[in-house]
Amino acid sequence: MKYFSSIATVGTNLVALGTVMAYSNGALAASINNRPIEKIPTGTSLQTIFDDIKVSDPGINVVNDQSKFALFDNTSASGAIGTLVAEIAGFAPGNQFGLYSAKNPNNQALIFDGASSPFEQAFISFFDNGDVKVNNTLVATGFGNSFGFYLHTPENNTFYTEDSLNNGNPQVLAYQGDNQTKLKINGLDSGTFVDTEFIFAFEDKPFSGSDKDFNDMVVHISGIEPVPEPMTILGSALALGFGGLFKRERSKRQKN
Ligand SMILES: [Ca+2]
Ligand SMILES: [Ca+2]
Repeated sequence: MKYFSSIATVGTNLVALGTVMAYSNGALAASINNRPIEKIPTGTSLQTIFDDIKVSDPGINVVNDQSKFALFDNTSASGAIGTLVAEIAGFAPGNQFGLYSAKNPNNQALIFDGASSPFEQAFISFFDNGDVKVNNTLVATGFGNSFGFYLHTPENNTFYTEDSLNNGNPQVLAYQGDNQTKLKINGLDSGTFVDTEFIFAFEDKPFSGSDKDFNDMVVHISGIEPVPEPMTILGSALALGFGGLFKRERSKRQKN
């Protein structure tokens, strides 16, 4: 009997594991980019932008501090805040920035339209029914809890935080807070760049023919966390599954 109950437990764990794997094959398949890229010219204007908003060290290095994360979830119960930090581009009057659903990149929530300029801010609310509001206006439904960020340009290109959606090319560099560096954005009071904050720096021309300066749209977002790699989730599921199995076996032994 003991064996049967153990097999049943393993079966339940495998079903749970299967669910996680199915999920990872869908929404999470491309949550990780290959970073850093070093094609960004050193001493670029993006580094100057980061240095200008830095109040205290260690600061943000445009090459070494690139984050591999491409998909995100909200981490604050009250939503996220976006701040447009810089737009150094001929397309600045037309470039649009927003977030897209990981399960359907065509499902998009516009955050900053072309008329937006530094240092405009937006308040993004995520609802438990999948609705997304920006500044209290409904902009998307059926979003799910995993998303990326996009830039839509006047040339009708849309570039995504997931390289896999840009023919494998990097169109966005992401920088995660280090819990140390202090930033000050224009007239806003300074604050620590914590790990639930990211800065996204977009290139607004297709990578191969672009100037690769990644300063065309630079946005700071607070209140988000990276979606973990599928392998990390798999590892956690295995640990949880086998942990539960051993605990049950132990308690059974104690009863006997
Ligand atoms: Ca603009
Ligand atoms: Ca550029």
